[in-house]
Amino acid sequence: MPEPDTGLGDEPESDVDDGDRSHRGAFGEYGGASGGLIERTFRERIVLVGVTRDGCDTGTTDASLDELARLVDTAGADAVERVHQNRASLDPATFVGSGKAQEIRDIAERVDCDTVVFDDELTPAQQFNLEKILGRSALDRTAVILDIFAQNASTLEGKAQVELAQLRYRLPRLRGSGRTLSQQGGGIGTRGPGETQLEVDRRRLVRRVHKLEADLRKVQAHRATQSKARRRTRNRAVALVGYTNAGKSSLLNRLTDADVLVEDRLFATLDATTRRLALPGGEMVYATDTVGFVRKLPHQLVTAFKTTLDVVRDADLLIHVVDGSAADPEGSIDAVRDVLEEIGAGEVPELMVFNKSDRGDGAARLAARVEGSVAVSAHSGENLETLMATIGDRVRSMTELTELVVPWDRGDVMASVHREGQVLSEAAEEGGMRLKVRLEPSSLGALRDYVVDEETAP
Ligand SMILES: Nc1nc2c(ncn2[C@@H]2O[C@H](COP(=O)(O)OP(=O)(O)OP(=O)(O)O)[C@@H](O)[C@H]2O)c(=O)[nH]1
Ligand SMILES: [Mg+2]
Repeated sequence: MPEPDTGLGDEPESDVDDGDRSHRGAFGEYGGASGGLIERTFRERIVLVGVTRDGCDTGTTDASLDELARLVDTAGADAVERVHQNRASLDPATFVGSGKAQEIRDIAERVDCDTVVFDDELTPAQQFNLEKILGRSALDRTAVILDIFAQNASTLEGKAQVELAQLRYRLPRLRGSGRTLSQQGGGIGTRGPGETQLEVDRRRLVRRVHKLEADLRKVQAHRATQSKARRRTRNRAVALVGYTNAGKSSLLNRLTDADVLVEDRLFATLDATTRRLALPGGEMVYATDTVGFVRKLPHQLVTAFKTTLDVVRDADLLIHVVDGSAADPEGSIDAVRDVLEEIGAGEVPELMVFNKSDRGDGAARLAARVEGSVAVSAHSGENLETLMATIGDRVRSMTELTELVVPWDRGDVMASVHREGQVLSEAAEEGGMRLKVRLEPSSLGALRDYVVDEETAP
């Protein structure tokens, strides 16, 4: 059967780096449909601003600002100063309040910074007002994260997903019009000498958004076909998830022959890579490495990366990889769980793995506190056999949803189904009783003769 046209070329699941990491920086003005941001030729100086709202912990804001500094660094700029404010609520016009904004302008002048980065998403109006007061560009955490993703996207699919997220972020921020998207219908009748450049730009971007959405839908259809084919093999699917830089790709490389790029930078991986993994008990599972998460991961990215993240939602088991040597592992675990909830993967069973046990005793201490977890080192290989055995145990203990038809004269079989499984539904039919049951694979063997074949079931 011919491969469906993905609309994005021939590598929907490719992890091939085409070497094009040309960069359109966040730290500049943008214009065209594909971004058209200016090339960055020097490292900008940045002032970071974080706000702690009433009832929230200032420590959390500090951790978030530490991370923002790391994000800014990854994006290619230097954080030279931090401003921290406690506020009851955010100011709808200027985020921090106009008095504080003046103070930030003075600080920015003193340290001679080019841009001020706020740790939460600014509304288009806040961004506009702040830039007027500050006299320099005001960006938010989302813009910085989008910028890093744009630098790291290497495959066609990755690039399309990032561009879509960028466009969704930029569209409401096009300057000069208060009109909302839905009001600008565009098309015949609206064009002409009276139309502003802004409207032309906006319409071009909307068209591009629709094109990218259509392309990504095709990739999704292709992915669905692949995952159906995998499911037919009855092999379980596990997904490596976790905070960015936790060591997910290093683990997949170590456990399989995957040759995924590993780097000491945030969001090194954007594309999903799936490899077969043979477990010590003889089972085969599919293991997928995918994009890392971070605190306040922009929702535009979560939506745009739907095709990549579906593999997480559909997995039988999540291997939640945590950097055991990190400063705030609990905070990163919470951030990962928030994203899992957002993508509908909150209910998928999870195996906690504390990585980097070669670096201090953090991983071991965390593992001792979390039942069923494992401390490993992707670098030294420590405890990887235990990890494989644990994945095997978890996979074996999973129940399987099965449909059976038990003949009327087999009361003994009916009794054992009820004893060993969880019966979800029963319906009488001509040949016997049709049951939907959750069964352990070990119980399934003896009932094999009564299983309705999925392929031939009506
Ligand atoms: N010391 C130590 N470093 C590790 C270990 N595992 C990974 N690293 C390092 O941590 C960094 C991130 O590793 P990756 O495997 O790229 O992490 P990731 O979770 O895939 O990160 P993203 O794809 O960016 O989300 C790299 O510099 C690795 O060399 C480990 O067990 N010990
Ligand atoms: Mg990775």
